[in-house]
Amino acid sequence: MKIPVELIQMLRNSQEIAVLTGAGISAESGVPTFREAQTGLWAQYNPEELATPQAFQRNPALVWEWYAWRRELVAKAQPNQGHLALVKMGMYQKNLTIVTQNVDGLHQRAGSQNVIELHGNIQRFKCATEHRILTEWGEQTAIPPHCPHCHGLIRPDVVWFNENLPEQALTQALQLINRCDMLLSIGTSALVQPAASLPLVALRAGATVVEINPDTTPLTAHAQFVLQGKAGEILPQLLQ
Ligand code: BV8
Repeated sequence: MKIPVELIQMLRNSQEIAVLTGAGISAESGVPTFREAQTGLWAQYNPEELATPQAFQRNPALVWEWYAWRRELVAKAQPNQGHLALVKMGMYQKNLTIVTQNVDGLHQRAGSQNVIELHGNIQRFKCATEHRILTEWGEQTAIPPHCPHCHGLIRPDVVWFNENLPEQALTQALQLINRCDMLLSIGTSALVQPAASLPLVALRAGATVVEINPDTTPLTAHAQFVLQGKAGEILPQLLQ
């Protein structure tokens, strides 16, 4: 993929870069995206049905087990060339903030400093009743443990479908989106709201939007630059 020289110049001269990432940036680390069929036991389930409060209410053990499987997979995954290129870009572009939809923590593990987690983090837990963040509780169990304070069930500290996003994260993301002059949308199908609207808000605020994705998405027609390919292959080329 040839990177337009004009884009390299714009990246170098930009005052503030916002980066919106989705599951695609972790694909080359071996973390399945939401659009890919899940493997093994989980192939029979649709993530959008499991990542809901209703699923957890109906079958807490199943949802807890799904997250345990994903946590283990994420723990074994390593940041890839895409994550690492964003770390380097953040070194020479002092105002670069990543707004991620991912819950895998791979941007932070790669070394990125400014990361806004719109949908929480799979390695963090909270009480399902009082939403109190919990750092430890009894032994690791196959079924959701109970909160030591209120005895409610413990759940992953992630945002499920039909749950509100963390207010502070969304507010910070919107402030960034309205002041950035460049937005890179990387590895997202641009389908899940309200994250999917952020690049369009940036466009309306006058930012240049760049999409990096092997496939087309609802954002493709609106982006000023469309770099069709894998994040791990394209992002290092932006560091020229
Ligand atoms: C909310 C955490 C208010 C959990 C996730 C307006 C219109 C329509 C619907 C709605 C709307 N507003 C709200 C909704 C409902 C819903 C929604 O958007 N539904 C969709 C399905 C239509 N949104 C919500 O519920 C949100 N809450 O709005 O609150 C509210 C309150 C009450 C009632 C109603 C509304 C909460 C959404 C957050 C859900 N939680 N994750 C967990 O992880 O378990 S979402 C989860 O799925 C991810 O975090 C991510 O956001 C999303 C998957 O999207 P992507 O990241 O884009 O991944 P995907 O697999 O889809 O695509 C991967 C892309 O990568 C592909 O394009 C592929 O081509 C590309 N790719 C592949 N390989 C590579 C690559 N790219 C680069 N390099 C590669 N190598």
